[in-house]
Amino acid sequence: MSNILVIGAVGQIGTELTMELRKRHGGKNVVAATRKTPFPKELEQSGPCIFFDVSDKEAMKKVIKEHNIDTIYQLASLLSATGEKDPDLAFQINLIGLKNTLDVCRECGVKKIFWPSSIAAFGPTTPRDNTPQRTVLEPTTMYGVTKVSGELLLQYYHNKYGLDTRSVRYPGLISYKAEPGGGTTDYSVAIFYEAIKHKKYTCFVGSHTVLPMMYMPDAIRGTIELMDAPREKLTVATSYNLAAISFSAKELADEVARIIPGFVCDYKPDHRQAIADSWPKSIDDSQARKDWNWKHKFGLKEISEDMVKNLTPILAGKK
Ligand code: AKB
Repeated sequence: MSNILVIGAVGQIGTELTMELRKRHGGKNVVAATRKTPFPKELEQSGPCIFFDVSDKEAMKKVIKEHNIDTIYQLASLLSATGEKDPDLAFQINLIGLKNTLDVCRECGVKKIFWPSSIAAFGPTTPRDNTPQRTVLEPTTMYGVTKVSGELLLQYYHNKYGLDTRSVRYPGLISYKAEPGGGTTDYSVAIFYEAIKHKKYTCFVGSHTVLPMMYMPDAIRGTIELMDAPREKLTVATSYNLAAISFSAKELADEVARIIPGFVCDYKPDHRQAIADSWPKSIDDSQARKDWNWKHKFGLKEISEDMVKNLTPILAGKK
């Protein structure tokens, strides 16, 4: 049985990952840490919730000692579009926050840490189709810079200090439980909210924009499967490519219109188009499939139907 600390427990991934970890390990064994208060009810009622900032190493150490933590999920992050508005803050939270956590892991004897990388680690000089595991990493955003640097830090702390560091490069994530905040791939979630509420959506990337995407249940399961995999099976010490499906903004809009008749989407690309254009269209994740049996379950049809089914009652205030 592990004693787990989730840092960034109220973010897009943290919200769902914390609850899933509490189901598997018991509520009291999974500490949720966030700087977003008040804590959501579900989180507060199901286990310990703690306020701290990733810049506060002493607060982090105190929690680790008090709860005998052996495993950390360090998810605190600004996403790509928000990071471009405040690159200094993105650097502080994403990279210095990770460095602080890695140092505290060493000092307090924490054994294992998960940290999320992203397709944002790639850039315009990376091959865009079926992007390989090992390739050019020259991102154009500060978010991407922190992802590449963070991946290298994980590898360094693993090689030098024997810390069990694990990571995946998430594609765009689609979920109905937590609204995304400040990502370039957010249109793939916002489209469902607007389609259900108003039957129309103005998309901030062009109709032909293709990006790799994944449904959150696949992402959560994949993350836990990687953390549970025997260390000797893992051959990537930076971050594993992780993929499910790729589709264009228009293919997504067509699928939404099939489920919600009368839905109309138009396209007004803004500054986020350049970020989307610098990222891969599809990802080769064969190393993850080989090393720890990664397999996605949800395709575009299943994602869209599940999103509409679950989000409709939430937006109607019934859930
Ligand atoms: C973003 O769009 O910034 C994120 C990501 C792909 O990491 N969803």
